[in-house]
Amino acid sequence: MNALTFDIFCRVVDNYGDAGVCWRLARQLAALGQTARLWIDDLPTLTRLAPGLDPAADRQTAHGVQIGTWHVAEQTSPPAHGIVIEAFACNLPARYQAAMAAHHCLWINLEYLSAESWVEGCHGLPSPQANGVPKYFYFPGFVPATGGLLRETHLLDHRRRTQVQDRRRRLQSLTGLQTDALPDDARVILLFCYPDAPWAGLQAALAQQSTPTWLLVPGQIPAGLQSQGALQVMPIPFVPQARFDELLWCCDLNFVRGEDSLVRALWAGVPLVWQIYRQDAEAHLDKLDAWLDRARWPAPVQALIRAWNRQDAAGVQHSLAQALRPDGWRTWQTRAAAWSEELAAMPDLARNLLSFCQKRLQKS
Ligand code: TRH
Repeated sequence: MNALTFDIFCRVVDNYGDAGVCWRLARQLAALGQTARLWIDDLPTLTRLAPGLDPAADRQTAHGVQIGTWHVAEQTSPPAHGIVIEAFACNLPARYQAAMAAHHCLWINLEYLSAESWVEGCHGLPSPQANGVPKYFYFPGFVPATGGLLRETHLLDHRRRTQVQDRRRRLQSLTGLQTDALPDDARVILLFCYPDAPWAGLQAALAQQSTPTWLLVPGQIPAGLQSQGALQVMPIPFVPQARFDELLWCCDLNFVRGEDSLVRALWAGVPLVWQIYRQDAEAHLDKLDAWLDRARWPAPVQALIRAWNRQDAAGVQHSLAQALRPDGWRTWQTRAAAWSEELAAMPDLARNLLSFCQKRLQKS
């Protein structure tokens, strides 16, 4: 089938995840030989993830993706037989949406990632529209009945080839840290979390370890978090998204958050702690439980992740200390590696999406 044109619409609600997921999807569709256009309402946020971009340009091309501002999209016509991806129910520009039927577009509502089981029943369902444009729900997920997870071709091979290379050199080139001082037996941990994370429990547990820890903190260090005992807190710069995996691959344990960094930490194949994005009425805690059921982490790790997401510093201190004991640590490492491989055995989201759209277009 000929290359398709994908118009991806992204509004940045908060943080980096909206732009991060859309940018990654656009890059992957372009790498699969498709025409990918990303329309975004917050170019400065995207520029943080892709520092080569011009935050003031209305239109530009990078990594094979045509990037345009929302303002330009409002004046743009949909491509004939194009695929329009409305990310996270962001509401398309009215004029563009009104023109979609005449251009025979296919409309995809790309949803947030969730491990909840109802997602399997809703993925791929049609959503009839008054203007007659065929629209479908598309859910990322952790099981084959969903749209899958974003994963670049050969990502795990790339990771394996990288992980055997000298860690000090990799870390230094990525972060500028003077890694000669990194002890041979040190544990390197990434801390990417929300400001309300109970970091005091993390600090207390790591300070008392017999193994030294380098805790890498991108961006703003939580006020009060500091080096203590066996723990060294190391501020690091925010790395471009295209190199974020390399940062995760330098670490023995990754604290991640939101959506995109969670998925990347899974592909790293090493232990991780996830801080889920908070929702009203604590709805995120049900989502977290659904994910923990699928994760099947060892008991201290399940307790740690629950405590991390409930602002329970004492619980974090206790369960992290348990999870880092030699036996517990080995079990955690084994499960992280195994789940990464299990998930990588499923087709990835961009390919799934492409074949989903090709089938729907052939039928129409
Ligand atoms: O920034 P986030 O908290 O984004 C969140 C979530 O996506 C959440 O689900 C969503 O509802 C909310 O936004 C609106 O976390 P996330 O998803 O991990 O996005 C962070 C992005 O930043 C990810 O693409 C990785 C990238 N990143 C870098 O490129 N370099 C870095 O140094 C770091 C720390 C992150």
